[in-house]
Amino acid sequence: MEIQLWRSILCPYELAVKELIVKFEHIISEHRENDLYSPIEQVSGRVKSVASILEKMQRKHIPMERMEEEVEDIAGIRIICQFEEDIETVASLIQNRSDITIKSEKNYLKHVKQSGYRSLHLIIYYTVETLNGPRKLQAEIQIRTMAMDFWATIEHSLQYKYKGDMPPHVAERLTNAADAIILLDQEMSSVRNEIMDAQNSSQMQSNLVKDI
Ligand code: 0O2
Repeated sequence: MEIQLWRSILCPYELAVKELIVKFEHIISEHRENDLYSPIEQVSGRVKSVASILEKMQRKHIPMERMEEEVEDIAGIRIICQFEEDIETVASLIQNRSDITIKSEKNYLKHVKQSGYRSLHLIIYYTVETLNGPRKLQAEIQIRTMAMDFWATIEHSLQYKYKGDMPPHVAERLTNAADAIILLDQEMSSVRNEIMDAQNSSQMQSNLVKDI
């Protein structure tokens, strides 16, 4: 397919990613303005590369005419939280929005992937306005803690390096690291209230300074 055609297919997804990032970043600032702890720490997003779309279509035998329906993560948003408890809070925030409809959920917190991967994935519908009118698109929102993200980033790089043929000693180290991440998240949750109090009071102080 021509580059120009790919550009026109992916253009509305670029808009969706940009808009969603702005909206989630606004949730962070609204919390901070109101001296509230934000369940969202950080947001990022990307449009899937053409090579990655083609690889997925080939692997899952998806015909071109079904691409936009079946490749659900052309637009991808990643939301990072401090604590595991925040993940459900963020999912509820998303569920209650009028501009987002949840199509499905993949809960890799309850059903940890064999690799050790943990995260909550929501497939959503989101409408963007284009020159040709409104377009209802799908996007994947991945919600995970900072610790889960650390693990997933390293594991993703290693998967890329070894191209699906990871040496057993490396895979074993990653499994051990995944267990350590579960413990770390549990430990951090147990001190969550203290950390949240500290953050609220430092946020209030910086807002006070801004007001002076
Ligand atoms: P990209 O474009 O590099 O971000 P698939 O896993 O793609 O065969 P499915 O069911 O659509 O099929 O995907 P899933 O499992 O819901 O989510 C896919 C995305 O989740 C991946 O994107 C990763 O970002 C993340 N993910 C899923 N499993 C793992 C894992 O074991 N390790 C890591 N590090 N990340 C994982 P892609 O495919 O990498 O696409």
